[in-house]
Amino acid sequence: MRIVTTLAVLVCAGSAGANLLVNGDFEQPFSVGWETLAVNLAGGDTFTWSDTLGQPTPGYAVKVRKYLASYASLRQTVDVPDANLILTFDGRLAIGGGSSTCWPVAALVVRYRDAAGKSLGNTKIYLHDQYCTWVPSDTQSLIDITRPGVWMPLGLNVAAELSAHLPGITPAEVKKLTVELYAFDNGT
Ligand SMILES: [Ca+2]
Repeated sequence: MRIVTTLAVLVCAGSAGANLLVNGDFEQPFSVGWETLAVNLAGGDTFTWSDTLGQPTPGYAVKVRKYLASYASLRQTVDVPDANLILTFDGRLAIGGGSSTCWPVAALVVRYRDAAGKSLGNTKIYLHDQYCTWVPSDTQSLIDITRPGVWMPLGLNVAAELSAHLPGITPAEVKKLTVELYAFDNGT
């Protein structure tokens, strides 16, 4: 049960068009702008910064990998002026193995937060495993990526996403956004 999540270029643009993320293109080592977090109940984690990950654009990208439980995360939280945000990135999601007691998920998670940083809900752009028990709710939206192991352009219109899939979140309360590369495994 292993997971690989990779990401090349990540842009979170507000209505003014400026990129709100620091080092979203990963042309500097991910220690610039990004935080790593791993919980290893079993197995290990790797965070890789490389220009040879097969990314569609020249330059550097990152790879987050977790083997067995529980997760490895590369994340950044930024202040946002409002929910009129467009998130675009190249991503490649891959998982391996999977059983009812040990299932992996690779995801790009967007967490919506209020001004104090409290989580209001999230959107998970993810590669589904057949055993995965995640379910959508009025504060959690799941977007299933059905092409494993392939680099592809991905994106999220935050205002449209909140309106269409997250009725439990008041858009005006969203003042911070966490963007997270998330490699998860529920079991050992
Ligand atoms: Ca790059």
